[in-house]
Order: sequence, then C-alpha cells, then structure tokens
Amino acid sequence: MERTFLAIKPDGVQRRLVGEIIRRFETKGFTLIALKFQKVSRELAEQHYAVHRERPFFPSLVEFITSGPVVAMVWEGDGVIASARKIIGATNPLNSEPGTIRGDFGINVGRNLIHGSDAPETAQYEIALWFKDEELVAWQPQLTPWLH
Ligand code: 3AN
Repeated sequence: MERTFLAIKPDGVQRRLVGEIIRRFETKGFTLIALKFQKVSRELAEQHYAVHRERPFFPSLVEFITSGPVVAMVWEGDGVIASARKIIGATNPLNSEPGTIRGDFGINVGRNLIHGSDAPETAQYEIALWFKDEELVAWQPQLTPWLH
C-alpha cells in the first residue's frame, strides 16, 4: 500500500489549522498510520530539504521550518502521494485552486501551510528520515468493516 509523508508547517499550527488540514485527508478516506508533534532540529530540516540546498531560498526554508512546532504524519492509501499533492494544491498559494488547502488558506509561497512528498522515492526518504519503523502503525478498520 502506498504511503506519503505530510507535515503541517509552523504557520499551519499557529493559525490553528491542524484539525482542518487533517480532516481533509481523513474524509477523503486515507489512513493515518503515524503522527507526531515536534520542534524540528536544524539537522533534520537540512536533511529534509537537502534537494533544495543550492536554492537561494534554502536558508529561509530551514529558518521557517525550525521556527515552531510541526505536525509530522504518514498517510496510507492507493495513490496517496499524488492525491495528497492535489489536496494540498500548487506550491505558490497565489496559483493554487480554491478547494485545495493552499488555495483556501495560503497566501505566501514561503508560508504554505503543509509539506507533502512529491514522488515515491521522496516519500520513502522522508518517512525514514522523520519516523522510526516502530512508529508506523499499519491497521485495518475492525469496528467499521463497511467503511473503506
Ligand atoms: P512543494 O512544497 O509544493 O513540494 P517544493 O518542494 O518545490 O514545493 O519547495 C519546497 C518548499 O520551498 C515550498 N513548500 C516552499 O515553502 C519553498 N519554496 C519553493 N519555491 C520557493 C520560492 N520560489 N521562494 C520561496 N520559497 C519557495
């Protein structure tokens, strides 16, 4: 089953959007298999954004993601990587469609509320970077077998 890494960034937490954002993936029908609330170390931030190391905005990216607590999550489901990217919306909130998280709540490219893995390889890298194997809780609904 496909898995993706999502993180609600410090702006999403500070704007009290944690519940609203999680709700969108839950009601779509994806399965939450790991979640933690944490301050991000500089080391973790630099590893997470390693592909952007040469970009001019790299220092501000690291500064921002380490500035306050984030909600780190792993979600599971068929096609969850691409679907989560659609639910999140375009990187620049000024280009993201209404109905997406960034389209509905974002206004600044550096403060775009949530991160989502963009491909299977990045999902694998990011999940392993943020979570230990034993923190991933694979599960099937037992009480609600009619719900898929
Ligand atoms: P996404 O988060 O949509 O996958 P990426 O991976 O291209 O976008 O960029 C990672 C993060 O870098 C973005 N979430 C955004 O916060 C920041 N970023 C991307 N492009 C710019 C830019 N032109 N100026 C400032 N920050 C940027």
